[in-house]
Amino acid sequence: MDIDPAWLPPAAFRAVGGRRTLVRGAGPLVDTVRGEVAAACERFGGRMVPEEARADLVLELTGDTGDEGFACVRADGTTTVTASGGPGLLYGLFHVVRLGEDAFRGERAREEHRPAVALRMLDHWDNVAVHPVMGQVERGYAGGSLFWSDGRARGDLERVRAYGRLLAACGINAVAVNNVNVHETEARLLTDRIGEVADIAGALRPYGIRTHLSVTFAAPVVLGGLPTADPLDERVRAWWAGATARVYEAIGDFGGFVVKADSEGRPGPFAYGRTHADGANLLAAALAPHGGTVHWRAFVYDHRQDWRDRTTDRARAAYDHFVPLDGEFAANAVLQVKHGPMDFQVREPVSPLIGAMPRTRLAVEVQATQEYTGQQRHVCWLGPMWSEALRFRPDGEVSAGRLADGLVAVSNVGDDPFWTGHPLAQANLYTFGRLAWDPAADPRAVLGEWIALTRPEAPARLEAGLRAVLDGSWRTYEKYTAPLGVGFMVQPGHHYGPSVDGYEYSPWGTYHFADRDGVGVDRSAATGTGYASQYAKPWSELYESPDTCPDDLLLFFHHVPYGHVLHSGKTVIQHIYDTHFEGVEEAEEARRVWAGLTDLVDPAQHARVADRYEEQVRCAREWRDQVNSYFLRKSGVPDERGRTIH
Ligand code: GCV
Repeated sequence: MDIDPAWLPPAAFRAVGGRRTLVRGAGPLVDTVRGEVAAACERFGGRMVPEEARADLVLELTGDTGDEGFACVRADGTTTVTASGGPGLLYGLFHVVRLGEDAFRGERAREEHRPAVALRMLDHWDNVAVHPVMGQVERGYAGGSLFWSDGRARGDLERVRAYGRLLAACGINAVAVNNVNVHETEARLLTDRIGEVADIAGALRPYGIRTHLSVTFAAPVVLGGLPTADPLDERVRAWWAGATARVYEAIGDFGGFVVKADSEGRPGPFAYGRTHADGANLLAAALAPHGGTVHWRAFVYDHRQDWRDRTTDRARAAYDHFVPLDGEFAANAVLQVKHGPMDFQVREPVSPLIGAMPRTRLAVEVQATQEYTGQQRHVCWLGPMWSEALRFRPDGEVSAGRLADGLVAVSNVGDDPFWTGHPLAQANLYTFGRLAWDPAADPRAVLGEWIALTRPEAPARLEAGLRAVLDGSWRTYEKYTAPLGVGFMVQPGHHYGPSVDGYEYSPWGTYHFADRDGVGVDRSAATGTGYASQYAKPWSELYESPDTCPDDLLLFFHHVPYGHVLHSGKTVIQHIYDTHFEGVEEAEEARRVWAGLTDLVDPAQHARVADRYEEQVRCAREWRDQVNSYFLRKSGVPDERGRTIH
């Protein structure tokens, strides 16, 4: 099967490939750089030149620090990239590729580039064996797994290599290769099946990507035959130390472990009366001698709560569990926190845990796989959503201070010929990488980069069309789904399509509390669950009152009457009607724009997207009609514009 070049089509290398290039230095990543330049030269007529020859482009490694930064300057007709580490040189090459012909025009003042965030990671929720409910990839919408097929590693690593190359080109440097829900077969990747992981690591290494593994906290019991997994038990500590040492024998640059513990039924330290810090530090101690890191997920909440119990609020859970542990985590333990307090809904506030643990290393997790945002059947470019979250500052400042040590996305990639099921979902993956490199970047500029790289020869009409269908697609999706931050009106289990009361009487803790008078969850400190007070000022004050709470999040923080007037001047009920009609119209318009691009897009790709637009429009209408009918029936308030509501 042909591998879709995604944002690295041969033509993206035209400018580099037509030049005389000198690559200076040695090492595995320099070899990768040489290989890239040589392939481009072969295609576009340039050549690799020796030391004494005149060069248009010099790519020079000046040390062996492993550093990821690079500098770029152009003077006297030569563009020079210098880096003190192999990764930096590779990123420098891709920088020149992005610049294209601009890299070789006039003079360029020296610019230094380095990633703002050290750890830029993709987590795959891939199962090795097909899971009876979740399949090969949990929440995967792009076919099977890149790494595993039906119980074993895929023999052919060509796609894994191509994946590593794409990831390096957008700045990602770490991948976790298996699901955080570690089932029986997957548990053994840590021990007797580590060779399969080593092969994957070998394919990703030339692109500066370190491989990580999700492990089960119960491993000493299920794999080691011990009677306990108690983190303070010496036998358990010795078992983890030994198992981890053997991992490093197989993979010298192994990145570390990802752990989902005491979360949605996974084993964890609670069973032994221990804390999450005890649990994380156990694995951190095993990894420390080898330079590895444990990513301990903070997605811990009661998924067996009683919907009648109004005092338990899932949104509070991560903060309540983890803030008391601030300062107790080891230096090589990173707490991995979902960007919102719930679970990747189309609109959530930023988790109050971010910023509340100054003495703990933190990674923020987003979801590129579109579990709640259209499952790669709908176009939903998440750049603006992630950018809003990454620019959020707990103290109310904009873009100042430390947000996180790592950024992690749940990958949206599978063995699909277009990588991501929906070809346009590639833009999410690219955007994530670039925002992880620079969280302050303008996502729309990143979208422009993605378009320019993916379709280097795109006429203006194609560029404008792609922008038109992608740019506002997150807001469009938000408009026709759950309103004003309330979230979770999806069909239970698979989470696709509308079901307003789908989770309303369930144990998962995700409710909207709609009745005949109003809708929303009171999370204020004064009369609600107190969640709003988990934020520092000014956010705690802003969210506390419906008068100051941003419209977008009103129903997340407050239960209000349908006649409540938003800052926009509309009532809540009219907003619900209007946005649902608009959302469908916008999806229909995007379908029309795409249809007009037939002559400019590869036919297979055009057809795939066109098909998915049919489904998106169908599904958007279903959302509109169910949500609007539900609220008309509950409230009895007619649409002031008299449109048909069923
Ligand atoms: C991998 C949500 C998803 C689960 C996922 C979980 C998590 O609940 O629906 O599929 O499990 O998040 O992030 O651990």
